[in-house]
Amino acid sequence: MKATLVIENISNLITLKGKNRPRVKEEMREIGLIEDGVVAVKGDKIIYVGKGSLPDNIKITEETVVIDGKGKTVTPGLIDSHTHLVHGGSRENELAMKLKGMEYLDILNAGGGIHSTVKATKEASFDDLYEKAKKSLDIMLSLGITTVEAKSGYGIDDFDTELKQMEVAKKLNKDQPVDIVSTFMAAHAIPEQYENNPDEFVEIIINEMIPEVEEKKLAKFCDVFCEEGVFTVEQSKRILLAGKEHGLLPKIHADEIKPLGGAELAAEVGCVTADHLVATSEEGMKSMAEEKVIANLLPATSFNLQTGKYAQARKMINMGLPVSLSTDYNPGSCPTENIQLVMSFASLIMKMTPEEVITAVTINGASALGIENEAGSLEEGKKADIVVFDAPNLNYIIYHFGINHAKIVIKNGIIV
Ligand code: IZC
Ligand code: ZN
Repeated sequence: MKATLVIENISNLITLKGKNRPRVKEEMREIGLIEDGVVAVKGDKIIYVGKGSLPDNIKITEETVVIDGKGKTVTPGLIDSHTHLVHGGSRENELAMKLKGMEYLDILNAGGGIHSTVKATKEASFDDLYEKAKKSLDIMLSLGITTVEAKSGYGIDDFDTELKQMEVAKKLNKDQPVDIVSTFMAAHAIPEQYENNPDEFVEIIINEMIPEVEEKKLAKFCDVFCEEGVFTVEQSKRILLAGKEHGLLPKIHADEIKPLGGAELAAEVGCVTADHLVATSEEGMKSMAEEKVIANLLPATSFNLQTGKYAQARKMINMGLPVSLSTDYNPGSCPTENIQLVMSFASLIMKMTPEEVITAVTINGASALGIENEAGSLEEGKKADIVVFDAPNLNYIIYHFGINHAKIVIKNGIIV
């Protein structure tokens, strides 16, 4: 067999080889490290992962791209399983309010926050949204992200804007290298006109929007912002169950700011992930562990909200919750695409080990998007999504924080 691309002499090859399912407890520290590793690719698939030299049946020809991995750390492509990628405008105007002590929910309830991005996203053309999101995807790719989740949620009751966001994600998925997994999230804020009757908006999401999203095949997941003053546990439940009936897998923004019981609900309705979990109770964690709901943690958001409160990652891992990590890239609570910074925060602030961190942004991130059979580890038959870090080992990537260590990013077998 002729290889199209080979990375040889890899000082630290992190394969994450193992079961194609979210890893828990000590499994999160078993990263399948190979020193002096080699990876061979044919087309868009991995055909060999091992130690030393290639076996005789895999040939390097004149056409093979050969990369020297000496002094480098090689990992699967990183997976960012929670972003609000497609949106109009930005919210740097909130910085001054934040510095004066105004909190995220205060800004939202005063008609700013998500509502100001809804306005900007409505006003933006398809092309504006496309170009802006494309720019972010280029940054993400340069940082080693090869798959990203993208939520709607800046149209809310304006369904055309919701559809526009998802259509932009769909076109970008076709046009550029990063794989995009789409999530429908009209349940992101209560629109002004439904302030006194939010259940009416819930009915519209359930009866009008969800069936059309299914019919147009515009999303794989359905998500809800379950939070004080946003959607209640009861409303969230109805929306997520309706989504499920229409083939949309449930995800939830749970206990980001107030401990409403979103984690318990995630376990009850069988969410694939519950995200944020900063204020989650021990009961909530226990029920998530029992139902194997993935805890998708977003420490850069905690950092940016300036509350000093972070999800209890250590406790969650010890309790057996599978943990993934994401940027939460959005214009309000987390305006950064930098997943490597998230990885450093997860370790430096939430005390996750570097091994747990890399597991959280590869195989567990893939599981958070239901793509664990195709991506998330370096194994024969999987997609050739690979990052070559200019770093001698994994610890170095986490420790030397705030910069981009990715030197070469390979997506579907091609250097991008
Ligand atoms: O635009 O503020 N938390 N949704 C829930 C967000 C943050 C995004 C935003
Ligand atoms: Zn979010």
